[in-house]
Amino acid sequence: ASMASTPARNKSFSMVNSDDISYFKKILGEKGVVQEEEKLDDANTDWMRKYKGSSKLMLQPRSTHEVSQILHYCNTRCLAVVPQGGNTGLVGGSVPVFDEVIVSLSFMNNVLSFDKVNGILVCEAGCILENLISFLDNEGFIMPLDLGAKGSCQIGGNVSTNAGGLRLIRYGSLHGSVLGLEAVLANGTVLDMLGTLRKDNTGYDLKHLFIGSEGSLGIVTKVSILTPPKLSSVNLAFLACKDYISCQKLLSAAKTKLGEILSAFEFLDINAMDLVLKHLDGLRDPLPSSKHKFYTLIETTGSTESHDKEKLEAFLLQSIESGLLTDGVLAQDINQASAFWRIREGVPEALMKAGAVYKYDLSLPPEKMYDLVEEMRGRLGAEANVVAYGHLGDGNLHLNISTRQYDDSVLTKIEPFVYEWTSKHRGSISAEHGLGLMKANKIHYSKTAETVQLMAAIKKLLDPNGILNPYKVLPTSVLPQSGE
Ligand code: FAD
Ligand code: 2HG
Ligand code: ZN
Repeated sequence: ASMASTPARNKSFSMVNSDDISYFKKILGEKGVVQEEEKLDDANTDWMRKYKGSSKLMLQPRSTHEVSQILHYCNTRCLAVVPQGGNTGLVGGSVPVFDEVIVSLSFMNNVLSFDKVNGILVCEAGCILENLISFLDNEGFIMPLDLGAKGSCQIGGNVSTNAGGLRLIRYGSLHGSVLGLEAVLANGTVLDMLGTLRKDNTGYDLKHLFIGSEGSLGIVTKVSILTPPKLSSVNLAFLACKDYISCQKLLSAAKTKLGEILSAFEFLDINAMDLVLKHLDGLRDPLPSSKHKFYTLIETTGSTESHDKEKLEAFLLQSIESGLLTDGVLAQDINQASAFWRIREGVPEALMKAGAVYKYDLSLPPEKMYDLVEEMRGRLGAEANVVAYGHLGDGNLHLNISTRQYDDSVLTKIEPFVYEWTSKHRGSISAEHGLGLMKANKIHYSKTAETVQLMAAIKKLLDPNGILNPYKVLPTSVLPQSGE
């Protein structure tokens, strides 16, 4: 019922036939061609179980050459394709809408090189983020990004969505840390932009087109990424604030007082906290003596334990004295720190267990952010649980509306209000998850008509038949309905 705006299948796309299957088996071998119902069912269904395609074919290439052969063939035959990484995307971008061929990068999971002097990792797109984190840990380095989906999401998926996550406040976005990449265009052309240089101003930096384009311009096959050294002193505080304005003031104070050691600033409200404690096993309230309206997590990362501790403790003491903080606790060891992180990272999972969920991933001026949450509560009353959390340090609100089941009458109270509100405050309707299928037709709330036209022109240049991730990212109105 909530999928009322699904587009119609583009009739210019062919349907997979037995000759196609034979060809794919010839180039990929039996293992690279998946037709089993159970595996296809997983690949057709997104993480939220909200979007479901009906693809009958998933391909699992092992090399860039195989990806190139697949795309060249699909383009010639006009077969639509959905690139798929870990399938943890939250906007319906990673699953087919109809019968598109799924191209999974899972078999391309090798680390190709690591330059220990400069911290530059080169790997295939299908490497799982958590595996890269462990690989680097052994080398004394860390990934510049970390997110709750790390156990399943792939670096190629991260790059294709320009994933943000928990460390962006410190290390910046992937537009900064990705030094190069290799991508295959719709017609099979391999673009080798796999540089490992910090600086390279030789004309247009085309790798940026593939960062955040959600598989609509090409398939990312390799990535070169700048990784920071692992520092010896990491501290995490779990804190409580009495109101939203205090969270905001705490953020400003943390930026100035903690300065270079600040590595994360996250928040969750009491609705998010209650959901996590109710639905996730083995978690305890770190501040059990009383309930609080808001919780924040502040992490510091630095090179000298005594210096960092002293700085953080002085900051916390001051914040308690000035009334910004009402309570707080410092993680005493690594286990406690991961338990604290599990509370914040577990919110999406807890929401899934609670029932239906409408997700909004917004960039907003931090001082306005919580007004939207309160207005939404006013609109929905007792019909829904309006939950707020996110990357406060980056001005990124995750507004989630939890109900027992999906209901169009609830949806009409949320949309277009939430998008109009965001647009009015010059925010973004997608801070980090992308547009996917969910927001392809909503792009105008965040981008001008001229900008969308240029995006469509670029799409047409790189993928004239529109075979790559159709119905996603761009509104169908600006895309050709048949290849010209
Ligand atoms: P998929 O879900 O498989 O695909 C995502 C999009 O990228 C699709 O459009 C797909 O077609 C395309 N794609 C995938 N691989 C390729 C490739 N190799 N080449 C071209 N296109 C490709 N996101 C954040 O930004 N920050 C967070 O903190 C965060 N936390 C999350 C926590 C949880 C529990 C979950 C479930 C999701 C979270 N996400 C977050 C969203 C999601 O994890 C990210 O968007 C992630 O980067 C997607 O990676 P993936 O490999 O799962 O990609
Ligand atoms: C997070 O920060 C993710 O936890 C998911 O980006 C947010 O599910 C969400 O809305
Ligand atoms: Zn997030």
